[in-house]
Amino acid sequence: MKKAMLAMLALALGTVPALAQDVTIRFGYGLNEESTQGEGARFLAKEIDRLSEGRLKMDTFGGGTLGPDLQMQNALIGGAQEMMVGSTATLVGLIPDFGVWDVPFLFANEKEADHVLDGPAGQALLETLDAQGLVGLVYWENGFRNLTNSVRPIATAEDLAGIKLRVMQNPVFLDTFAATGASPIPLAFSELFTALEMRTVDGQENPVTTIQSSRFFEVQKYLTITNHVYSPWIVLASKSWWDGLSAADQEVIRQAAVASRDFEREYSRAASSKAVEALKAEGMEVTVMTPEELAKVAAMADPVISKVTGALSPEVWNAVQASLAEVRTA
Ligand code: TF8
Repeated sequence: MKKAMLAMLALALGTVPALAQDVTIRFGYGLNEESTQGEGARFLAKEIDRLSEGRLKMDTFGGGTLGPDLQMQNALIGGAQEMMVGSTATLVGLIPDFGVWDVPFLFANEKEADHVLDGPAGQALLETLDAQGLVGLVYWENGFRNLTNSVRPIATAEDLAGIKLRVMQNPVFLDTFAATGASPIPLAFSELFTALEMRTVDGQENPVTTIQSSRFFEVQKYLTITNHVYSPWIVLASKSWWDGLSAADQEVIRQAAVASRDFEREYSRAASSKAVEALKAEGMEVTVMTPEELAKVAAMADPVISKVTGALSPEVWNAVQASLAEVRTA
């Protein structure tokens, strides 16, 4: 009785938050806090706070403290976690069409990636997540992937032979690198540093920004610039949680996500342009694979690429091709 009266009084005075207020969002990511993921996450948290005037609060958890990408994905689907950013590559088990972003040499530059990812092709793929219990908000940039290893400088396609290479947990990466003669080993990112350190694997491939922030230079001597595939990241929300939000809160998060996308890409590109020099300064030996050698790698991977693209939904592949044609003639 007393309690109820107090509550009514507080409500009348406006001192008690209304029902839809004070939402706390747990946002997880796999890289450490110094990474471009960390920068993007902090930006997103601030933007959500600003746009919601403090009504929505986002706590960020870096370094895989909420689990590796696959585990977080499942937590989102089950409603045990609200949001995350991670690789699109780990979504392939759920929605095979996401494998389109893992097709080697799909994009020639960032402009092509932005155009296709933010255009109808990329957006249509985001919408397919709804049926799987996820909401796909925006794509961030991980970047063009390059190769590191601790065995030898890799300058030619043949140099890949026998290198035990950690790849993402995804059949496209596995098959592509198997076709080049390397020995691909799928492993969660969270286990990668130790695997490199213990020499369970010889090498890995990731954008230079990620190689730098994850301090792979401490355990990898050789860096080869290959830019063999562009990896986007994807900002995801739990659908069961999202559906319980007001339309206004959903709109705030959508707007903040778009702002974070633009910020993170710009940040990533600035960081990327300085990363190779920084990695050299840390003692890495850098080799740039020539276009001729890259063409040989692409030729080795060609049967895999045909198999992968052939298995995609034709609408997805055609939409990507149409969008690419658009940006290439623009
Ligand atoms: C990889 C990816 C990672 C992402 C990240 C942890 O190699 O490039 O950067 O999975 O979200 O696993």
